[in-house]
Amino acid sequence: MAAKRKIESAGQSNARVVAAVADNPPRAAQVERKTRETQVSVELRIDGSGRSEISTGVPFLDHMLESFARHGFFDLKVNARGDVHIDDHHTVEDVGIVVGRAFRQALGDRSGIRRFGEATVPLDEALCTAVVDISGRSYLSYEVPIARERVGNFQTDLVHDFMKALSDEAGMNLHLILRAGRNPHHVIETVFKSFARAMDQATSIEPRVSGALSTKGTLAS
Ligand SMILES: [Mn+2]
Repeated sequence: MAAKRKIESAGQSNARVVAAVADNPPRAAQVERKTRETQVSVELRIDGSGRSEISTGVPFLDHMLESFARHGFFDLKVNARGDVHIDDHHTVEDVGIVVGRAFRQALGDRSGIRRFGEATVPLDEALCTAVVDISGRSYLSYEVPIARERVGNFQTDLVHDFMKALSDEAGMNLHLILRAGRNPHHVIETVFKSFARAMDQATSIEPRVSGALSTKGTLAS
């Protein structure tokens, strides 16, 4: 009987989530940013299905952003043209800025969201934990030592710059902790997948929350 009640109430709460998402305008954003170094446009839908169209001029970043969209169930379009003939750095960092800004815009006043999210994801020998708090305050803790400097042409250290730019712009606390890993491709992929799953959780609507999940009464920064 207790079990049945639990299932029924889970069903009701799912129905409320579906209704809440359906009643409100889509949590989505479209952001463009142009500098002398890069031109980036991002379209994000938080309550998506994991579809993506990514073209940044940095193929490894495309691969990671596709994985991020897929595992976070975000619909994500990213188009970037940057001075990659000099270095990938500007493009990777600026894509992080614009994706972060898209999350900030799409989340609006952040009312009703779960706010916290945590996920640990393996890929063969690699294992990464991501913990997020979409609090309005920016903080990055990046504990992801990668022994090799490059994966193909991609500089592994740029992942740090990407996550810093994204967390700053989104107004969120992000901890990334690598627990195991040898192959840098695997390591970076677990970083993006764990981040995606933690973001999916933290951005999802919690029916028991009315307003912002904060004793301060607001999560808007
Ligand atoms: Mn891969």
